[in-house]
Amino acid sequence: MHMPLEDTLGLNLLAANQHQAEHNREHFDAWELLCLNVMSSPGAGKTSLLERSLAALAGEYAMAVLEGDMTTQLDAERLEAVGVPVVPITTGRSCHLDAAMVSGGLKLLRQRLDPAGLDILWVENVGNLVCPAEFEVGEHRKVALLSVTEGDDKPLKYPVMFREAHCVLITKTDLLPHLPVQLERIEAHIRQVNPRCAVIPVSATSGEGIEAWHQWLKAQVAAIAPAAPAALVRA
Ligand SMILES: Nc1nc2c(ncn2[C@@H]2O[C@H](COP(=O)(O)OP(=O)(O)OP(=O)(O)O)[C@@H](O)[C@H]2O)c(=O)[nH]1
Ligand SMILES: [Mg+2]
Repeated sequence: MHMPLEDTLGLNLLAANQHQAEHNREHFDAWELLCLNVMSSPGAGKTSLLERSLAALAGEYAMAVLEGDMTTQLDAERLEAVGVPVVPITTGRSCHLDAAMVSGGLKLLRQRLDPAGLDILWVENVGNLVCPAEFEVGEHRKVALLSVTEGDDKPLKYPVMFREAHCVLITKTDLLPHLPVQLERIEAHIRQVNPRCAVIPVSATSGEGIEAWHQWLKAQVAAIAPAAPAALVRA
């Protein structure tokens, strides 16, 4: 049976990406760091969450960020302001990061620091609810954000990212009193496509749920890199 040419090309692309992603993960494992791929639709609050988490966790963990954006370095500048090393990856026309781009970002990061001294490498993906979920970058955990303003039907309409996620953060919960959506319905729809992931409602503005999110994160660091955090060993 012949497969249509475009299907074959698509499969080859994904296979090549998977190969590079596994290569990236070998590096992450050798460096004993946790790599997180943070994904969401545009504006769901990825950079705002990182601003808050990087500032709160900087004393405990050594961290760096690979920051994916299509055209600007605005998010990279916001996160550099927190005092954490950030490498911008400008994707141009591409609506997602792929493993080769992350590999390129790692080369730039290694010019600035030794990744073996890191505990957590954050990858903020390009804002897009569909494509980033198809392209692994070598991450250990996928974190998907869904803001309450997007409506409760999005996990059902765009299931791939939510199905793949290890943790779904329902963001901007401070806005709930102003919206005709119910947190329970959002949660139920996430559970419908992914019964196993952690689901944590948070607000980067009010701080609600941030402690629960950090507890989840700390458990992942302990599972992936059980040795004492590099930041504490150095201190
Ligand atoms: N009310 C409220 N607004 C928030 C919260 N988190 C983020 N925002 C606002 O939402 C907008 C988008 O936030 P960003 O953090 O830039 O979102 P993002 O997902 O990084 O956006 P892209 O990288 O462009 O996809 C900004 O105006 C933030 O101030 C929150 O918890 N509550
Ligand atoms: Mg952002």
